[in-house]
Amino acid sequence: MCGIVGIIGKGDVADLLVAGLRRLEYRGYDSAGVATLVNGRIERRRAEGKLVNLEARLKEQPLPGRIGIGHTRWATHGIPNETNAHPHATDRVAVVHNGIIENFVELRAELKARGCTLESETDTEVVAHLITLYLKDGMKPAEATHAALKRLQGAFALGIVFAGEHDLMIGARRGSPLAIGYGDGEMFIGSDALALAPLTQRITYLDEGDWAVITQQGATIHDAEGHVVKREIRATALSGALIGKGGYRHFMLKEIYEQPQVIGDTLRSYVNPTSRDITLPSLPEALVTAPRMTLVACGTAFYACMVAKYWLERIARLPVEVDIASEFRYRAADMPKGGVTLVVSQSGETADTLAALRYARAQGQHIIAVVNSPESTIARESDTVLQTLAGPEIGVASTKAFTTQLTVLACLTLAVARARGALSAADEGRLVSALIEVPARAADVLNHDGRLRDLAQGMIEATDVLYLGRGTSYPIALEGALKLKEISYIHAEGYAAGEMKHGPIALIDETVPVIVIAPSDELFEKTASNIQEVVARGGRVVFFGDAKGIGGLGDIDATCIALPEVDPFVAPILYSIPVQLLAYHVAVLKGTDVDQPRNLAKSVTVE
Ligand code: HGA
Repeated sequence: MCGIVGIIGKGDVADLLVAGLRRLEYRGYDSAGVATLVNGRIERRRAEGKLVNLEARLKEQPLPGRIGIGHTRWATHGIPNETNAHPHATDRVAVVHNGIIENFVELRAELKARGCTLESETDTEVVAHLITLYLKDGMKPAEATHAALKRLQGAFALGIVFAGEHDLMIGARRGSPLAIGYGDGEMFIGSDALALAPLTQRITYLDEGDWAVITQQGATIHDAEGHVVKREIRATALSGALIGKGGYRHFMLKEIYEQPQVIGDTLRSYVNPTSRDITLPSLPEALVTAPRMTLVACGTAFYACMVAKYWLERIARLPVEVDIASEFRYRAADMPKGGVTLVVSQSGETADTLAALRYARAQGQHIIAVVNSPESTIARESDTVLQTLAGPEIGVASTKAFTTQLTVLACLTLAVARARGALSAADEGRLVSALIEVPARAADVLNHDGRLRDLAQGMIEATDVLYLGRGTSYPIALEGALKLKEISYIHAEGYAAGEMKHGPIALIDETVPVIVIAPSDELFEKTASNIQEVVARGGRVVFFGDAKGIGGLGDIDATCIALPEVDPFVAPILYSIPVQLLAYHVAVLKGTDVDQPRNLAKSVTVE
């Protein structure tokens, strides 16, 4: 969330800043802004809403300047208007910020008492004023910044420029990520290496607490205490090419359709095609002996962990605890000696997940990360990295990242089961074969797109939708409800089908569509009974199952989508696809902004 970029360039930088922000817009689109130095003075252009609004503003009022910073905002403090848009500035300092300054109320009071006038409602603005006060006290920019950083509580990545200083930019990091890019007589900062990929491949990731004094010739990095430290310069593998929609109307639809391909790519990196063995890059010894595994994530990735809990407990006979990162990190749970913690995050930058990882590490756990970004902070801080080969996911609502996370977790389950002696060779062979079939079956599922679009038509008037499932279909019900909420803004709830009679059944009438996810598995009959309970109360059932299950339902009033018959092990991967498509079509019919839904952002780098 919130993307920041900064450049000390050879020519005017405003266009390059905007190009960098374009690549960071997945982090937030409440407002955008840039600041440069024009004849030594700080000049800003800012605009509410998406980056196109800032581009239009810059067209009307171009901004020269060879040094500058830019920001795309996901608001935490203060409504998304132009006054609250970054950069925030005084006449001496301009600042862009990703994170939350938690003691901003005290700092604002102190600054006001010292005569400062704050124009925005943000937490960020205090940073600009604090540095300015220290400058007025006679400190040099680096010293003033260090003094200000020490006063801040909370999380931040900051980019700072100073009036009159054409060859000085300061970047700082605590909690939120920040990369420094090295050019040829030019220097850059960015929230991630992707933003800088067209400008440079040479990147340093700041460590926790670091701050860097950057000039055209390079960067001097300091740790939190102010000591000069060396940080590795790495070559990033990220490409500078912009990703297009490839003829699809939305990125989300393109990404849904990419699933057969990217699930296949991910499988190929973990399954040996000849021996059909699962080969993880390194299976930590700890997993063989671990008394328990803890799975932690947020949002859709959390639902992937929920599916994995069912798999690991049943197939690998490994006790699993699963939790939401924002809860787990503050629970102060004792973790068993020799335990393993697995975190899942598409971006690898999710703030709560990263904090949970650090907590688990402090408890002596072996850390495994499932990430889509191998250069992310979570990947860098983990002992074992299992990458999803989803490729860049641009649509804010996660689709292919989720199914590739499930794919990796399925491979991990089989590897752990084998290593713990919990799986016979015959069963392993059967489950690996089922996994290998998934890309082809996923392509079959996509053939239902037209049917799902018709179904969506009947849902656009709904104000509430229920999703039900049992076993591994329960997390898919939760994911289906989340997808619908995220992009169509219809209230939806996912429920364990057996739990429905303990509450949500009261909601059921003919206006509430009930989506039931029920592949033919050992729980099918139980879910079928729950369907009868819904129908008996006049509910409108939409059934996602296979031909056998549809036959088993008998003569009931339900709309049925017949998905391929597959081994129940892989059903959650395949049944994710129709719930994605259904949410997509409802959103398109409702005319919402499918790829950039309101209030959301792709990479959640604040608490
Ligand atoms: N707190 C700042 C920055 C928000 C942010 O980093 N979001 O991800 C603001 O509200 O502007």
